[in-house]
Amino acid sequence: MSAADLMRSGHVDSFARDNLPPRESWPRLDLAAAGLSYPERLNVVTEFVDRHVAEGRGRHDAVIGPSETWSYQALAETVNRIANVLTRDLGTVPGNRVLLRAANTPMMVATYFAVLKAGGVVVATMPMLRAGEIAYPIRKAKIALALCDASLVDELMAAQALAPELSTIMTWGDGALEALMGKAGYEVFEPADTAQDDVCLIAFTSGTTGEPKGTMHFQRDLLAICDAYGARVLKAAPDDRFIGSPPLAFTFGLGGIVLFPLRIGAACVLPAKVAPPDLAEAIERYRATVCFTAPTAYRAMLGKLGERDLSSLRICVSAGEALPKATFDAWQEATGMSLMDGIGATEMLHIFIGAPHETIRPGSTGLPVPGYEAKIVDEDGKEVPDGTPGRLAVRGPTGCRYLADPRQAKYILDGWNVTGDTYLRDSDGYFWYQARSDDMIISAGYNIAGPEVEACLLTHEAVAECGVVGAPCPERGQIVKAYVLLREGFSGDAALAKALQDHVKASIAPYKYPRAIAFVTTLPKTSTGKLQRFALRELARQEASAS
Ligand code: 3UK
Repeated sequence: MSAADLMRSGHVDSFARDNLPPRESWPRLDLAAAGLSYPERLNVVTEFVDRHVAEGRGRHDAVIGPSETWSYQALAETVNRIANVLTRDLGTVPGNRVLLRAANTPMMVATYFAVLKAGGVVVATMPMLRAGEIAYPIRKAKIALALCDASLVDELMAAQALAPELSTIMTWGDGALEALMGKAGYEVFEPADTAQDDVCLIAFTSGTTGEPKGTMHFQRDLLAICDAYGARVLKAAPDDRFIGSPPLAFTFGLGGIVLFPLRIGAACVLPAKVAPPDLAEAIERYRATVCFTAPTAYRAMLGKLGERDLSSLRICVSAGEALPKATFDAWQEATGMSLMDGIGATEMLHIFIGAPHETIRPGSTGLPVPGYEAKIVDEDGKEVPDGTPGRLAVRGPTGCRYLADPRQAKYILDGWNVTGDTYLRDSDGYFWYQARSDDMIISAGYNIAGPEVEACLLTHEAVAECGVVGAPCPERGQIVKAYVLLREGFSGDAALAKALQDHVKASIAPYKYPRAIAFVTTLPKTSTGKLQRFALRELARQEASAS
């Protein structure tokens, strides 16, 4: 296929389109096969915001923050005012990338939609990123303008010194953006006439190894995740109130906290703090009904159930990392609710395997989201029989398109997205997570999935969190080594190490037991909250060479 297959772009600045991967290295994207169709000209803000006002839902809550609640009408007007500032005062034209830096706040949501409405391309950054980490996307995506919460501007200014591409920083919270937003006539804004396949979002991966990759997503992709996963698996309703912890710069948070609710006219709750104890408190305070967070946060909230009333919750989605069956069971026992596991990826925009409540199988990630297909392949890309672990390959309406990155060729195999995860499919079609493919431990010829050992350790009362990796060993190649963070009241001594080893041997195949156990007080995490197994592997390597 040639560039002519792309629809007529609404972009004036063609950077994003010019830097899409060559068409032959795209995944297959088949909307018709997924049962989805969108108009050729599409600006998604019409769907997420303005349509609700036009259809009479303008007074319904859209965004609920710590000190303000915006109806759809109020959100629409705020978005219009910012979009006017972008185009009339800051010179933004369709296709320009705009960097956003803020915590999950109502203004973050409004600036996000304002950039989209003006036809811009959003590059959102995590609040905790430091100057060097912010400079990278600025340079890679050639970003000239940033909108930033004034309380987070220092690090952005330090990034600007490293990335001279960034010429303008506009802040809010200090009155700068607000002063421009107040201008007469700014309350209405005509959406930019973008094509459904114009890029509107470049999401950078957290870069567990190597440099972060910019994943490019189209206008229509933002709707596709809502109309596939949202409508067919999640099945929330307009009176739901969504809440969660992932930052909006992480597409897990973008979809789960903002896009899914706004697609159906529901409300999103954005509390000031979302660490697990605060999240539990906010769920109670706002009577939130749908929660998106990581397995670790559900485990941490389990400890708060005595103090907090979480009975408003009716849908709890877990993603980002494997959900151990022990966590599923403990949550169900304590709340009566089934956690909905789902695997997503920045490259795929959101969740592509999961199961609706009725068909959940504890311990399994679930079934391909209707509209997506998934299979397990071997090293050569050949499908393996059910029950055999192999590489997960998926395709559907969304997929991987890296911004100018040779690693595109590694992620795509014959039009399928290869996520880097080892999975197996059972004879009923359910997908069972084994490990990140590069996290498989090979010890004395056995293939051992670190997460399986972690899941087992987590069923022991002493274990709060853990990470299991391969440590170099002259005899066995690698041995299984567990880094364990204990619950309060337990002490990490030889007797407990032995008890944990025995626990594993008694629960799963004994050759998987951790021959080495180290008790730690923290575990290394990425900015999206994932365990950094490569950092533990490096630690294990150092410890092995020191001993
Ligand atoms: C891992 C899981 C087992 C897996 C994400 C939901 O996590 C997201 O995106 P990332 O790009 O990471 C992708 C990788 O994370 N993973 C995610 N979910 C699960 N492993 N079980 C799971 N349920 O290795 C995957 O390849 O940071 C998750 C929605 C949007 C996202 N971007």
